[in-house]
Amino acid sequence: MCFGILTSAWNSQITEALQQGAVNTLKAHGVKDADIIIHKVPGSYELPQAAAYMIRELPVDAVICLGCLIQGETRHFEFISQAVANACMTIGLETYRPVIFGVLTTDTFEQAAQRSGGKHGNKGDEAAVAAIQMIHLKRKMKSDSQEFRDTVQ
Ligand code: RBF
Repeated sequence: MCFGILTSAWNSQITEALQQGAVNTLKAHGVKDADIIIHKVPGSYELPQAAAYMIRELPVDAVICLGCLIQGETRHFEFISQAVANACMTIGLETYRPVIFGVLTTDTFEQAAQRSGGKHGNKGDEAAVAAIQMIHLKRKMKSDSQEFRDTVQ
C-alpha cells in the first residue's frame, strides 16, 4: 500500500501534529517510509487540487488530506470548509481512490489542539486508519466478487 499525505501550512503547529499522528499510525500498521509520500500545500483550499494531482501522477492507493480551519470573523471559513469537503468527496468518487478528509474545522485554536494530540485524540491517526480501512474494503470487495463469480461458474 502506498499513501499520499498532503498537509496544509496554515495553522502548522496543528497540521504538523496531525501529520505526525498519521505517519505514526501508518507505520504502526506496517507501512514503510518509502510508501508514504508527503507534500505540503499552502492552505486547506489547495488540498483537493494537490490530491487530484497526486492521484493522477503518483502511484498512491489513497490520499490523506490534513488541514486546520479555524473560524474567523469573516465567512471564509464556511466557503473553504464546504469547498474542500465537497471537492475531496468528488475526487474520491471520480478516481475510485480514497481521499480522506482529515481537516479540522473548529471555532478556536484550543479545540484544534485538543484534536491533534490532546484530550480528543489525534484526528491524523483516525485519518490514517480510515485510509487503510478503505483500501482493505476495496480489495475485499474485489476478492469477494471474484469468489462469487468462481462459485456461480
Ligand atoms: N487555510 C487554512 O488551512 N486554515 C485557515 O484557517 C485559513 N483561513 C483563511 C482565512 C482567510 C481570510 C484567507 C484569505 C485564507 C485562509 N486560509 C486558511 C488559506 C486558504 O486555505 C488558501 O490557502 C488561500 O485562500 C489561497 O487559496
